[in-house]
Amino acid sequence: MKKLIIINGPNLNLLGTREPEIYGSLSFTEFLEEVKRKYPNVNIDYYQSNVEGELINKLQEVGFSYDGIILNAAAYTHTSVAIGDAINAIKTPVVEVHISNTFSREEFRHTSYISPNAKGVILGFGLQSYELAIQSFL
Ligand code: CA2
Repeated sequence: MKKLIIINGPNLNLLGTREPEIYGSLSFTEFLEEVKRKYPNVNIDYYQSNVEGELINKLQEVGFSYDGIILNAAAYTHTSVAIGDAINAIKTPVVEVHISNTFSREEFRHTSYISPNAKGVILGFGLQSYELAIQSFL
């Protein structure tokens, strides 16, 4: 069985509560239950943190044994050299995802410290971006 993990960065624990016009109205836990039901033959773990160092600890923890990491580093995407370095340092391939199309938003969201070290990037398809990332590993 393939072992994947979805790692979400800061504020993504608030999904479904605010800004539904950008991020949708489903909570991530509801979405995850649905996806797990749809892919019963894939082991899908989930981790969310608002703390940069904790995200790095998790990447290092799973980065040598999992088959794939699906990472939405949220705002750290645009700021964190350290998360970019962590992706470079691990063996498991990382697919970067975003719910919104970051290129149709503010200029500061157009840069990513994740993309250069990612296997691929999927963005702009709402929560479906995560499902497409899962499919990319299957
Ligand atoms: O589109 C994405 O997935 C983002 O990674 C989301 C980040 C944003 O900083 C990135 O530029 C693009 C923000 C996540 C904030 O999530 C919220 C969820 C509900 C309510 C408010 C914010």
